[in-house]
Formats: sequence, structure tokens, C-alpha cells
Amino acid sequence: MKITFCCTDAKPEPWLQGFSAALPGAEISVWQPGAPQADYAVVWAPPQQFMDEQPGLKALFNIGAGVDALLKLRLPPHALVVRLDDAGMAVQMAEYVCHAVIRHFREFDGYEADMAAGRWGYRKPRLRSDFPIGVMGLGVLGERVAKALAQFDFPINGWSRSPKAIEGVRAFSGADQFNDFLAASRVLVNLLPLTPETADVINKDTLARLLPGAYVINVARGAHLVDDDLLAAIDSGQVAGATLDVFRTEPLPAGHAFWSQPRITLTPHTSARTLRDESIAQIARKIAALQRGEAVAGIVNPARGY
Ligand code: NDP
Ligand code: OXD
Repeated sequence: MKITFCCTDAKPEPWLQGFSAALPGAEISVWQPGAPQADYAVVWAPPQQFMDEQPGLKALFNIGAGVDALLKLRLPPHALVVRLDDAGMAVQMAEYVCHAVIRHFREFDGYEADMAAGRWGYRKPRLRSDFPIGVMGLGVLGERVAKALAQFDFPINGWSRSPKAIEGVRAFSGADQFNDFLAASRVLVNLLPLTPETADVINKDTLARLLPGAYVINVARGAHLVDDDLLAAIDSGQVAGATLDVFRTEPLPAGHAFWSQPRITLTPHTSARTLRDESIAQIARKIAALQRGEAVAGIVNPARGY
């Protein structure tokens, strides 16, 4: 069995060593133009040339959860597309989002500014019932995030395409229930995949429907958010602030208005990083299962976009 590795931004050697140890007998190498046909591929942001030269692939393993960039390419005709299924990302996402919510709710940046200025002062405790949180996307990551937030006794709303029953979460689904979900939420957390249906989902209209003094946490993809609509909603006071981990252009260009808006906290697409060892173990298990003719979790439906 041959495995080809084509991941921009990942140092290949430790991945190759990890796969060789996990799948003794497999031949694994770094893809180069003109490389021989492989059975399986491990990819992140591969070029179109890679796809064109590997028409016989049985499966493509994306070393991330989001497959929006991969699905823009012409894929080999019979290859399954398999995304990372947690592999250590859900707990990271839960800690990132809980941190952002708690930092805002407890006004820690206000206290940091006070302390830096030598001011000793209390702020009035806020009611968590005034901060219902809406989590968009209740998949592998969104469900874990919603459950983690529920541990802090915030009211939690969740929105997904199909109906869900998750303890501690008031579940909304489908386009019909989107406005009710928004109207019931003050903090909006985005964990949707980027698809034609979800692009620009956080826009002027969405933001206006949230409870006033809303807070936005975008950890999914930059193209979910209409940047100017967020900036305008912050200027008007409808949105109190935002924590953003993902952007339309990454790195966020110098001079972008987000850099200078003090109500926006920025991080460089780091909320849930791909963990090498967990990812190798998961992908190796799945390759072995496919070789035995068994089903695996995390298969992407290209028509649906996730
Ligand atoms: P999943 O595929 O497991 O979950 C996606 C969820 O979104 C599902 O609940 C799905 O509904 C819902 N959904 C999809 N389309 C719609 C729609 N049109 N309307 C309503 N709900 C919809 O994905 P993950 O949880 O694993 O990951 C989510 C995203 O997080 C990734 O696609 C990626 O973009 C982003 N990400 C960001 C990272 C970062 O570092 N910033 C790291 C990892 C991921 P249903 O359950 O009904 O199918
Ligand atoms: C992912 C990401 O999709 O890192 O896994 O954004």
C-alpha cells in the first residue's frame, strides 16, 4: 500500500516517521510532481496538480476538520474525502471559546486596564441569565463547545442543519428556526463549516437579530463573517465586541480595520490546532479499516460541502 503526503506548512519528516511506525509495511513518501500513483493521500492545501496526477486515490485524508479549501479543487474521481474527526481539536476549541466567553462576561479586560492604571475597583456582577449563548454548528466541535459552556450555567442555544437532542442545550435547526435562535442569543459562537449555504452567515441582518450588546466569537472561517457589518454593529453598540480567530485573508493584512478596533480580540487561527500524534493515530486507524473494507467516520459529503 502506498501513501503520499502533500501538506503545505507541515514539516514532513515527523509525519512520515509516525505513519511508518503506525502502518508497518506501508510505503509513505512526500509527493513531488511526477511521483508514482498512491492508494491514499494525507493532505493540507494541496495544489490542483497533485489531484490531477493522482487519479487512482482511494481516499484523501485532510489534516484539518474544515474541507472548504479542498473541495474547491477537482478531486480524483473515486477518492473518499475524510476530515479529521476531533483528534484533540474539540478540547482546544472548548477551552478557547470558554475563555473568550468568560473573559467578556467577567469583564477581565476592564480589570486588566484598571490594574495597569493602578485602580482598585469592582464591577457589578452580571447575571448569566442575561448572557444566553448561541452556538452555530453542533458537530464534533460545536457539541463539545456547547457542553463545556453549559458547565458554567449559561443558557445555551444550538443551531444545526438537522435536529439534535443535547443535554443542557436548547436546540434549533434549519433555516426556519434560525431567526428564533438568534433572537434568543446574546453571545454568538460560530462553528459551522464554510459551504455555499453558510458563507456570509454573520452579517448585518444576523447581528441585528441578536440580543442588544451582543458578543461574537468566530472560530470557524473568515468568510462566514461580513467584516464591515461587524464593524458597523460595534460602532452602533448593537455588538459589544468580538473575538476572532479566522479571517477572510490570513494572515490578517496590515491596516485591516480589525487591528485597530479595541473591542475586537484577535488570534492567528490558533483556536484548535492539528495535533500530529493524534492525527497520525486517527488516520492510520482509518486507513487500516478501509483496507479491511470497513466503514470509517468523518467522510465528507462533497455535495453538502462538509
Ligand atoms: P462538523 O461537520 O462535525 O459539524 C458541522 C455542524 O454544522 C453540524 O452540526 C452541521 O449540522 C452544521 N451545519 C452545516 N451546515 C449547516 C447549515 N446550512 N445550517 C445549519 N447548520 C449547519 O464540523 P466540526 O465541528 O468538526 O468543525 C466545524 C468547523 O470548524 C470546520 O468546518 C472548520 O471550518 C472550523 N475549524 C476551525 C479551526 C480553527 O482553528 N479555527 C480548527 C478546526 C475546525 P448537522 O449536524 O445537522 O449536519
Ligand atoms: C481546521 C483548521 O479546519 O485548522 O482544522 O482550521
